[in-house]
Amino acid sequence: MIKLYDKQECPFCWKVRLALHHCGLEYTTLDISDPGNEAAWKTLTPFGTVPVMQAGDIVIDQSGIMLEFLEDRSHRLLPADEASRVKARTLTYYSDNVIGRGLKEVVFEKRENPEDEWDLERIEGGRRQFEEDLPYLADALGDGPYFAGDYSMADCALAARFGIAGAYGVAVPERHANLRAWLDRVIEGDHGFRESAPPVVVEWLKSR
Ligand SMILES: N[C@@H](CCC(=O)N[C@@H](CS)C(=O)NCC(=O)O)C(=O)O
Repeated sequence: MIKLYDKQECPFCWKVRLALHHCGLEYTTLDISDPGNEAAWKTLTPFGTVPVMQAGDIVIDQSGIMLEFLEDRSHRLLPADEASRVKARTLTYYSDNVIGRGLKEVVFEKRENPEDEWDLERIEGGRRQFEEDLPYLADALGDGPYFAGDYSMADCALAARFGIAGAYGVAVPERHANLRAWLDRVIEGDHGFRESAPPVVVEWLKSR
């Protein structure tokens, strides 16, 4: 059984939970806010980050490598053709390294401070940055149902980011109708979105 050292709201962790669900692999999550899990997790990672995956003797402490490992085991996270595989990997990288930069400002500000002390400029700056990073994704998606043909690792990575965005009040603008439709498809489809979502997203889904 695969073990995932996890923090519910970490977008890298949620991306991997979504991928595990899609691959149909059995797994268990170990939240590192539990001191027992935290102690075990610390012995496994030189980076000091979550997620960390343990599959028998194999320990992986980078989420991108976890997705490649799950693809090797299941062949369900990348499309068959070469160009689409490159596209799925590139968009996963974009999700990890670009889409998060604006959202991080919003999430950290809202999570770490009482509402009456929120730095509204920081929140607005983060929201603007998120919006500026969307056209590349809207072009990449085009008219397709998913980012690289079939549902792939790119959809796992981006679903986690967009779910957290929604929960923290950052909406996808109406002009990106294809991104909004994709998000609905991911939430309502059989992709494990609700089952793997952190509590803050579960709350948001109730009011959506
Ligand atoms: N490159 C890492 C990044 C993971 C990462 O930055 N995780 C954050 C949580 S979202 C983390 O563990 N930060 C340190 C901490 O929370 O103590 C990966 O893809 O696995």
